[in-house]
Amino acid sequence: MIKDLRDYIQLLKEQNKIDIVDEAVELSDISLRMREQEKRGKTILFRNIPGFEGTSMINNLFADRSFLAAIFGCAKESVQELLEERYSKRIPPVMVEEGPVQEKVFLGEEIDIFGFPFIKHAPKDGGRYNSAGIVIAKDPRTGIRNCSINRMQLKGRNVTGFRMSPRQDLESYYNAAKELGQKLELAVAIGNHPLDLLAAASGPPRDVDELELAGAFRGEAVELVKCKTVDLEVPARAELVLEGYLDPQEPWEPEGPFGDFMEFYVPVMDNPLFHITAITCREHPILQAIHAGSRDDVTLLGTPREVEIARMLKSMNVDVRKISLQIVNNYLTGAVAIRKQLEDEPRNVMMGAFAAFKFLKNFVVVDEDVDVDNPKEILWAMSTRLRAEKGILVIPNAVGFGRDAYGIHTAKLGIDATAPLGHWDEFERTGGQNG
Ligand SMILES: Cc1cc2nc3c(=O)[nH]c(=O)nc-3n(C[C@H](O)[C@H](O)[C@H](O)COP(=O)(O)O)c2cc1C
Ligand SMILES: [Mn+2]
Repeated sequence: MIKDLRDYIQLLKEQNKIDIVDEAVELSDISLRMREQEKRGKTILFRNIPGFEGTSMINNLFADRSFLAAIFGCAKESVQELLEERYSKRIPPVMVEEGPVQEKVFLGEEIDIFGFPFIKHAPKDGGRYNSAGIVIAKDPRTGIRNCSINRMQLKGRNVTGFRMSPRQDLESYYNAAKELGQKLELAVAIGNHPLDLLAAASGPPRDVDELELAGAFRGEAVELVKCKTVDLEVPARAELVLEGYLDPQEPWEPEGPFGDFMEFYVPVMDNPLFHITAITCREHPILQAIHAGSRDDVTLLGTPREVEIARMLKSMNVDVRKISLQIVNNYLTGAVAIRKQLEDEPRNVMMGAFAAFKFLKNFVVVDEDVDVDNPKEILWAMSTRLRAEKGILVIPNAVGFGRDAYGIHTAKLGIDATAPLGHWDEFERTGGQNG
């Protein structure tokens, strides 16, 4: 098993899945180059960014599921099942004395986040952003650790805006710290083992430490080192760490706009500030950026949520064949292929999926002969098997994606596009043109 981002880069080289750029690319041109690269479906590493000598920038770590398959050495069709198997086998991290992530330490006046090649992601963004950090925090009530990915807008040498969506675990930590009159310490690891990112993007129950989940995905314990200025631990083999805190007593300040995963610009809104108390890094760190709404983004967030939905449905004895939250690049619409056992089962399947992933908005249930990754196949199933008078479920007023002034995400739509039970012969496919 690979141990860090550098091992992953080596693996991608061996499999011809990465382009390494040694010619000079200006910081302001990187986002555009990344978008071109996303169309090619390969990772890209920029090693020569004028003004940021010695630091690299990587993008498109997960161009599709085959990149995860490369890590596990399995077929891409097997990734979902493999992660499902590993999900419950959590492995606690272990402490080590030292790690490459602390080869260099910047404190006090030496801290300058602008000195690192964080990019502007979309033309109308309010500034440069960190988009790919694993944010580590401890619950002020229980000490349980949480990992998430949160965008951070560079604002000053040692301060960033910090987007903490409502209804996520970190917000509950922040509110608890506020009640206790405490600051909330954070450590933000950048340039991570790809499976640590996958764990941070997962949504296990709140009492689960996502670093134990990272251990489960890796099949071995994550090594951690103690931070220099906060009471937290970070992956020893990450590339760079921002240590600091949110102060819940402090007023929020405007952050944004930012081109978000739905391909809209999130308008300027008030958000907390992240104060940086130390930057530690490797001698020549590799930063990472993720374009919101890219294949990279949907593979990273969609994959663990598919696994969580599969676990839920299997606990209901549904014969699940495959789940996809990667039909479009925003994981709000998904589909599952099942072997139906009861005529009305698809309704329970929809409810199970909506319960397992609260952002899920539209969910289509199809038979096992439909490819759930292919939007044409899903529309084919709706054209040929949906009985709208009984196959549509609308659940109003449920919790959905939080940023929603117009009520677009507060209702769930379930669609049963399965053939009538017991009439399989009449619905057998000819092997036509849709796939
Ligand atoms: C690239 C990327 C960027 C993200 N940006 C944010 C963000 O700015 N704010 C946020 O609250 N969640 C963001 N998320 C989603 C959370 O990281 C994700 O839902 C995570 O599982 C939340 O952690 P929790 O389950 O421990 O609450 C982002 C996810 C990805 C993959
Ligand atoms: Mn969590």
